[in-house]
Order: sequence, then C-alpha cells, then structure tokens
Amino acid sequence: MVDQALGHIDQWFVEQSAEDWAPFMFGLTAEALIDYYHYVDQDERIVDALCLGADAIWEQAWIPEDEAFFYRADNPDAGGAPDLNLLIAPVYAWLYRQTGEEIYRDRGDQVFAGGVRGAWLDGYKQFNQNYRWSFDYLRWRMPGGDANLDEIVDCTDLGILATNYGSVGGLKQGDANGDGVIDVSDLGILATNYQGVALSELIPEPSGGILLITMGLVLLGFRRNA
Ligand SMILES: [Ca+2]
Ligand SMILES: [Ca+2]
Repeated sequence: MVDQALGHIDQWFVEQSAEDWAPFMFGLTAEALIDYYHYVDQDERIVDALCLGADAIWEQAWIPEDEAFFYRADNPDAGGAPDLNLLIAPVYAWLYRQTGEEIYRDRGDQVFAGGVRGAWLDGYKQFNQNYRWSFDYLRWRMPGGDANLDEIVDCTDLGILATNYGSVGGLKQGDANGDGVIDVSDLGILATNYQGVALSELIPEPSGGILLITMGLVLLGFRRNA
C-alpha cells in the first residue's frame, strides 16, 4: 500500500502520466503516508515524496488571489476551491516539523488562512472536510521550542537552544518564534510549552519558569557570553 501511494505521487508529479490528479487527492494520500510514518515505519521515502508533492501542487495549483488550490488538474480554470484547503494544510506543517524548512511553514499558513477565510461550511461534507484533519495542522504548527521534532518540549530541546543561544538559526537550532535568532524570546516560548505544561502553573513566582530555565542553561554549561 505504501508503494502504491508513493506510486500515485510519482505518476502525478514525476511521470506526469495522470492528468486528472487533484491537490485534495495529494492531501488524502499524504495523510495516510504520515500515519504510516508515525505508527509503522519511518520510511524516509515518505518525507522526500511529500516534499516533492507539496512543492508541485504549490507551483502548479496554488491560486494566490483565491487563497486556494484549484479543484482538479483536468479543469484548472475553474478557480480556487478553499473548501479543500484544510485537507492539505497539515501536510505543510508536518513537512516543516520534519525538515525545519520555513517555506513549508509559510505556505502551510497561507493554505490554512485561505481555508479558514474562504471555506463554505454549511454542507455536512464540506464541514467534515474542514475539520477531519486540520487539528493536526495546529498541533504540528504551534508547539514552539520542540527543536528536535519529537513532539515533546523537554530538556533535550533546552540543550539544543542553549548550544545555539545568541546565534542565528531555525527551528532545529531552537528558534521557537521563527525570527531567525535564538534568544530569550525563544527561551520563554520553550518554558511555556515545557513538557506540555506551562512552568508558570507549577512555580508560584510569575517569572519562576524563566528563572528555572535560565538556571538550566547555566547547568548545561552555557558560557557563550561569560
Ligand atoms: Ca523535543
Ligand atoms: Ca527566535
């Protein structure tokens, strides 16, 4: 089944032997492959194929003025279909977490925003299409501070942030807010999301979380500015 799903992506975007592909078909295929990656086997072909497909639908099917992809490749002039954006946005958020490439984060944000703004939700089908997978978009997009992408914000991430503190870098270097610099703002975000619980809820003083994390940096041997 995995080989068949990867074969579909190949037929759509490499061999280009199937003219009736659609961005939502890629989204559904990607969802199945991501589930396989998480629950069965971390097959690296999946990340490569989804990067290829996400790049291809962005280049061939994204209509900026509609904030949506077209519906089907055999009728590309029908305009954007924002009802389907939220079947596709999670792919970009997942690729951002896997690769650290900010272009996937930024494209995913545009796809998600276009879906939220433009989707018609009155029909059962359209409503379900919008909400069946889009919560994973938020889950993969939001937890700042998870530098090693294991979906937990913990001391490993703190160590990565400490190593890169004061440097330029991306998600995988500890840049939690996406401004390209690893600094105290990222430390605050990491503290807020630490182990999925805001440290401020565990420690009485308002600044206790930051204080504890700062002590952690010292313990980890952070000496860059010393
Ligand atoms: Ca982590
Ligand atoms: Ca930052």
